[in-house]
Amino acid sequence: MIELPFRLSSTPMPYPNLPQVACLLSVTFAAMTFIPDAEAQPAGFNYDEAEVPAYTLPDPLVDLAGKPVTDAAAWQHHRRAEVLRLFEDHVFGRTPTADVAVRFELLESDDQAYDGRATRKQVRAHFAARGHEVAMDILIYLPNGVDGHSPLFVGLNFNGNHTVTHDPAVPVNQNWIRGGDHRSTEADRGTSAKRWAIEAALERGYGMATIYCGDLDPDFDDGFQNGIHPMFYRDGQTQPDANEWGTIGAWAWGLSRAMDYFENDAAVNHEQVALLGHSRLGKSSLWGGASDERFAIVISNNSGCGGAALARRHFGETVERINTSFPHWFNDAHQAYNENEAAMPVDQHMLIALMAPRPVYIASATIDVWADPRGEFLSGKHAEPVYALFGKIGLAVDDQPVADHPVGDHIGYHLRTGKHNVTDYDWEQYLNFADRHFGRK
Ligand code: GTR
Repeated sequence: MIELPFRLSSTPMPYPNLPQVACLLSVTFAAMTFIPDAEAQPAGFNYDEAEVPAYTLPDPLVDLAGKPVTDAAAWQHHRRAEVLRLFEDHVFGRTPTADVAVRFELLESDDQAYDGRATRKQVRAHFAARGHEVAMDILIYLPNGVDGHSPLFVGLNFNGNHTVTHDPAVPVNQNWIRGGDHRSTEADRGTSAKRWAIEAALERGYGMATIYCGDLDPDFDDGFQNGIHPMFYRDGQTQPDANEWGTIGAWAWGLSRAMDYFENDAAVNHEQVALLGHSRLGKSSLWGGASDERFAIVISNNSGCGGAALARRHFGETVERINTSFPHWFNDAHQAYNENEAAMPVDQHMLIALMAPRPVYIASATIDVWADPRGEFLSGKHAEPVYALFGKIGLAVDDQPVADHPVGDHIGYHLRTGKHNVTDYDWEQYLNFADRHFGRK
């Protein structure tokens, strides 16, 4: 058992009132044909490229004092912290300071998983603070028969670790789940297995790890009485302050604790951990990768609004809609930008830029118009100047590629034919991208 008691803190960083740092970034539009899909296209929102308003993006390379940021050191030691703080204060919320005891317990390990091709480990992270205890279970498969320690993909899942695999050794999660009577049963085993290319990853020498997001914070708006938030309340505090974290912040915090574990497991190459997430969990992988630079690659699968998609485009899901449907995902301060995106001191290209110089991958799907595929591509495009400071090439193309043509150097991108989902095709691109950046090919 590994014990890691440590103090988690966030240091307040003052910054001046926002100066006018916006610059006009020109965008070119390629005509795209979308196949109508009622489910993917709630009525009353804009799906017409011609109706995208003219917009001005904040420039990642002009600091809050109005000074240009002209080299990698200035980005890394000064501007990056400003941008991170802007996302904390205006979007995802600050992680409060608290003394949280963290203890990892190896629940079980078996080197005969997947017919002897993998070693399965189930590790429970115990968190305790201020009379609250929360447990987070990390399910890990590592390939057998490889020398040394394995690179790893890690991501949160929507419905419990038992849903990502048919492996009967993974217990049915007992926590609240979305849908039905909010309890999972044996019948749910493997129901998300198609979204997790565990065997393909193992085959290529990668481990795979996953955590149920609801272990950290159940995905409903309860005023933050459950999950990890109460561990962080000051005396008398009963919910996060307006600039403090919501659910996505809590999920990202959990991913960082998983990384603490990986750093202490010799079978994992903790310098080659790729963080991946789909949809709301793709927003969380971006925020997790922005706030924790130990993740070597960050992957956003169909993350859309609040994830990779530019908010100012007003295409598909809007800030107001997401703040209304899911008020608990972001901080309360984010509500100020409902139908008011232009006032945001950031847009999502700056979230992508926070990954620099690490490789980042953005994936869209043709029918997933709610997530604004073009807006997802453009946030990668407008993050390129930050990568350029490090001498890194981003997407390496000017225009959004046609469907099923992956592009990109340090910013990977593809538009998959099909729906809002994670498919074997997506995984194949992520494995190729990781191979390339981890020097495996
Ligand atoms: C939708 C939401 C999206 C996306 C998606 C998901 O309802 O509007 O932003 O996060 O849920 O996570 O599946």
